[in-house]
Amino acid sequence: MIPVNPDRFLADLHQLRSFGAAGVGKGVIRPAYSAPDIAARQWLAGQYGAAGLEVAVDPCGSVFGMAPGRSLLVGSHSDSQPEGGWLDGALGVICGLELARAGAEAGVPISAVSFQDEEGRFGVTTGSRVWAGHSTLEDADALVDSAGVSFAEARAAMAGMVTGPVDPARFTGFLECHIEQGPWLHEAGEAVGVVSDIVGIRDMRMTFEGEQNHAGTTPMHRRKDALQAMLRFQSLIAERFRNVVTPQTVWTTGHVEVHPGSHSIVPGRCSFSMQWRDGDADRLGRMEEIIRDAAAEVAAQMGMTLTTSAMLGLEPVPMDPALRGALEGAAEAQLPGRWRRMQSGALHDATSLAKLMPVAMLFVPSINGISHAFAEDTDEADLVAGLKVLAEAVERLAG
Ligand code: HGY
Ligand code: MN
Ligand code: MN
Repeated sequence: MIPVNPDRFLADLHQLRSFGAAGVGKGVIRPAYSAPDIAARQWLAGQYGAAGLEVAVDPCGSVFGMAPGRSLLVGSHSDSQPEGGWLDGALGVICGLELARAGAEAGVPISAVSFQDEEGRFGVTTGSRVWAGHSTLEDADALVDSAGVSFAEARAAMAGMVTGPVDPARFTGFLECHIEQGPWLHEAGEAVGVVSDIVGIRDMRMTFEGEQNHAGTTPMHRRKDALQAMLRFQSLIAERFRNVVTPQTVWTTGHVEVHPGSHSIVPGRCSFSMQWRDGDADRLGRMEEIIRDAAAEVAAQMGMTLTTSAMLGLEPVPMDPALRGALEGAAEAQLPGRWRRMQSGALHDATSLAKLMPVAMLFVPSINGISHAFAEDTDEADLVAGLKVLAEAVERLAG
């Protein structure tokens, strides 16, 4: 077995948590290119160097610790949501660090990575999407966050760390350990999940423009209230999705901007995020049609203009059978009866990399299924169990 060191692994996880610690539970605030994110990446690069790995930082700010020659890549992302948990992404990054370090000690070449902006401050898994060639750096540079900051402006804060492009041909495959971010393993009392496939995603911004007016003197039947247009749109798509979606399909409006946002003004503009996910690419397409048709109908009915941003997306991806088999064999050997094969409803960097190389993922339970929130947590025994299954799977693949 690759001699992973659970105490060192846990100590590094808590050290990473200290970068952007929110002071609420174990929560973190470490969005891409924020000072805590950059400091965490500098610390990680130092850890990779101390482990004897070749350190590289690509133009997006993804940090690699590379073994000599070709090797398996193990990692995830260390940026967080605007309000994030201490384990989302961080678990996989520290698993990668610990495995690369223990691998070097055991003569098993393993490389490690922390991708940048997986949490999509600017897009959808931006750093790994650019690295895997789903998007050019130029296209990514034009993306803006909800405050209007461009990807180009934000990544300039890491320019001093960038060593240059990292060649994906150096890696034979990618393994990512991640918290489930859902309730199923925790509720079943199971220890790990081996991912079968990752759902696909579509994401865009939509804006209704009506007429800003006085909240007291504008009769209800004469308003062009952009917020009311958005609400009517939401109920229309929920109704029309009924015959299209399954219980696993999800759709979310997580960010809404109502302009000008005053108690006494009928909103003239409502801009909002529209994101949907499913394991079937055709269903994602049918949902897109419903979304676009419903928005156009509401705009016409209510005398509004409608604008939509470019749509970002990634297709559903199956995990590589050989890598997944190694994870399943290790899980059965170490945790018989306490693991399951399961779909990932969350998106991960593994989705981006599936275009380039074999990928597979391992889940550990999320307490009460909570994630993308300060309350996100996992029992440390489960974290260590996941590390050990990953280590045995790597060894099986190296064998
Ligand atoms: O949204 C996701 O699925 C990922 O956690 N960024
Ligand atoms: Mn994640
Ligand atoms: Mn996340």
